[in-house]
Amino acid sequence: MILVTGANGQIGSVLTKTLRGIYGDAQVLATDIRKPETLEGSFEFLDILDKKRLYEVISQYKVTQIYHLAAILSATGELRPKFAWQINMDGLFNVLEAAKELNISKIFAPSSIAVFGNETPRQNTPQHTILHPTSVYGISKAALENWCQYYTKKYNIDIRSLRFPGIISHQSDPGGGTTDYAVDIFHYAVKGQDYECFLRADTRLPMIYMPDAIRATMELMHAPQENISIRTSYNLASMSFTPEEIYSAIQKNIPDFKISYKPDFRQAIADSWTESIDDTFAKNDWGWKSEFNIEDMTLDMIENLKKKNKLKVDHEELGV
Ligand code: AKB
Repeated sequence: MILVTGANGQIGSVLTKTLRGIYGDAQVLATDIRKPETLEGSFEFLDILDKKRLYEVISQYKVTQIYHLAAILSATGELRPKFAWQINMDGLFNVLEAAKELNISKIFAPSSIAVFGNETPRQNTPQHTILHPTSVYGISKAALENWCQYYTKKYNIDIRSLRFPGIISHQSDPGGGTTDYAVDIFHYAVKGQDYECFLRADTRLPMIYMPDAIRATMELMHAPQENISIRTSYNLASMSFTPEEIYSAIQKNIPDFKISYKPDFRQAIADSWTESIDDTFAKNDWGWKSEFNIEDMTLDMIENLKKKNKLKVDHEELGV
């Protein structure tokens, strides 16, 4: 049985569906502190800080693998530093200790481009580089990477990780991240509303479209053990763009769309991250290759959000 923590989140909801498609509904248990909108497969309420409950669920469902996605993102982390540290670190420790004590053989625990900081090379950021993150979230992810490597080497648990760029998706919304603007902007554009961006027009950040992020996760998790040379977390690259560039890409399809800029505290977080990523290790070790560029992603996002909005309106008209 595979356990997913944070299964209701941006990545969790899409990944849970993918895992169920691969392994079957009966083999994937979704857990979260919030109930999913549509309850399709097995679900248990689980606060990742509740170690006793985590152990109970693992034993009850005979869990052998964990996809540990429950975490607080960068912007919320700056507003609630202690809380973010507690969820991101104690939550991770509960999972790692459970793996050690209850014979979990494999774990996926994502990291982020937030591990980079002002001293990190900004272009084509190498795999092995200076990690002096400035955000609480970034500090917690840098610690996660080292703890994952430690538990892999010391306790022989097969733990794998990716440094996710900002993830863009139509199926699920992010929450509390610095790269969330790149999802919000599509929702406004498709609804015919103007968008006020909380980052400067020229803030270039690494991003990835959800189908690529999910495929990267599955390719990493299915790669032979002997190919995995990075036990902290793999650099992962797809596309990089600025708010102005994504605005232009959307405007080509929705000509009336307007953007304005009002940078807030999230600008400092974004400025401390890097602009583009060197993912040679992911390419060489498990054959990573991204598929979506900014144009493909923009078309797909707009098409899917339009369908979603139409379905919502149809349901409202039918009163369902
Ligand atoms: C965030 O913005 O906090 C996340 C991330 C880059 O990890 N999307």
